[in-house]
Amino acid sequence: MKGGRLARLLEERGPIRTVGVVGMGYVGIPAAILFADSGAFAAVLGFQRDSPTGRPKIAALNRGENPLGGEEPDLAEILARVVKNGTFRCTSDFSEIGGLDAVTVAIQTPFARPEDLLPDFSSLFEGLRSVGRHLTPGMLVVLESTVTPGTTGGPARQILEEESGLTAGEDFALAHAPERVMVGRLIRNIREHDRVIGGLDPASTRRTVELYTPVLAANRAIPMSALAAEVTKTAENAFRDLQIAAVNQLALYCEAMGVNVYDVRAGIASLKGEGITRAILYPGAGVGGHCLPKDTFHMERGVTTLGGELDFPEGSESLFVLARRINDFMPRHMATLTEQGLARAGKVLRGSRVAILGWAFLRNSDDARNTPSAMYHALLREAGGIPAVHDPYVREYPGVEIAEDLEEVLRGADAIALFTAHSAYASLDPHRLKALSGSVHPVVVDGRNHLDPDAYIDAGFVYKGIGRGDKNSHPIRGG
Ligand code: SAJ
Repeated sequence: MKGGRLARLLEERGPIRTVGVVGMGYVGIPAAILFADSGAFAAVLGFQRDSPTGRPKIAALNRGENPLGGEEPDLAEILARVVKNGTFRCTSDFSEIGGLDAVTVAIQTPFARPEDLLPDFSSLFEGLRSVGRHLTPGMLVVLESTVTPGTTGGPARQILEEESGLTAGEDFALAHAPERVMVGRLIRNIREHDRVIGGLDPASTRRTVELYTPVLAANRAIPMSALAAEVTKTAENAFRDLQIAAVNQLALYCEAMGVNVYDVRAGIASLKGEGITRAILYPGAGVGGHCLPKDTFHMERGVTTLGGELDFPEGSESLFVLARRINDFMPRHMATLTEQGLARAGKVLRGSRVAILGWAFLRNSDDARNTPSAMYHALLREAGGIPAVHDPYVREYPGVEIAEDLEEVLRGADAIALFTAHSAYASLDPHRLKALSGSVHPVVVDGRNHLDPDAYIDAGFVYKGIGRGDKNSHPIRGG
């Protein structure tokens, strides 16, 4: 019976005792050390390519030192413990995979080129080739990377079978268990979020549930097919992007109608009760990060490549793609608000100095992947503006100088555009900022509703805020 052979091989192999994690990044490292710290496995190996960047990472990990940047609660302590007690070590010798019961693959799938929205699977596929070369009967392979629906049962399976000569679902188990981690909460997310587990077949699903159960604390395994797991992962982010786009569009409507979107938001959010939810999120200057800007297109590609007869309103664009368009419009809206603010102060964008506060895509973070600030910065440059960038956490970004000294960036600024709600910006003194600007009526554009409009208006600023239809045409104070 198909699948019966695999069940027998797994039975003969017995419980999973040794685990490998391929890809020592912000997904693989926490996954590996939590497997090691669970007490359920005799040994956990982290696999990292022997490259100029990989080598120091391997050395650091084997010293029990966390090579990841940023604040990651618990991670360093767990890593030190599992290295010290010998249950975890890192290696670049992929042949050691041959001695393991299970291997997970956590290699990033970034955009090859953002403009064409195609993923770069080359690193992931190289990792899978390395696994395939050392695959043995009865082993389990799990993809944790976010992939286009159809990848696990398609190209990933093909690579593993070609390299090993074995057959997925009969000689080895294969599954997708998408990571749901967020930088800054890596350990907490793995412990708290339920785990979607999708096997190519029921025996693969069961074996993967066995692998993750020891690291699931109060949370649960949610079994399904590999394809359903791939769709779940991409759709859960597409839905978040859609929710943000909905409130961004509402914010634009509120500006046009002269109301405060945050009053409307509070009103909508007050509608509660059994089975009632509006889950209204927050409007802002745009959507960045490693997940939301790309996962919608993974899902859409899945429909295109796998979809049979898709029944959908004739000639209508995908709602999720439109949501991406709305969210990517927000930095452009910030530029329009800047232009309108400067016009009220008798200025134009060309030749105006604009202080951009915040380059990270998320508050109090140093992560700048796909940051909306970059789109705004480019628009300013195109219009002849003179941008100056500040961020308290982000130190470098290709082609952009990011100052650490806030006053240096604010000095002589005709306009200030707040893109990231870093805590440091909430306590700025409008009078001090006005003095630094040297303008009679400097402009402030608040992309995250992070500043008090009246404090800036009373200090003589021209204020503009996303969704602040109640304030965006305020009387200008002072001479
Ligand atoms: N954003 C808004 N309005 C909101 C929420 C976010 O404009 O109401 C913007 C943020 O400023 C940021 C972008 O969207 O630029 C993404 O923010 P995010 O909070 O979604 O953070 P991410 O990108 O790190 O999302 C991750 C995702 N987790 C995984 O992919 C495993 C997402 O599924 C989670 O919902 C999110 O973390 C979370 O809530 O922790």
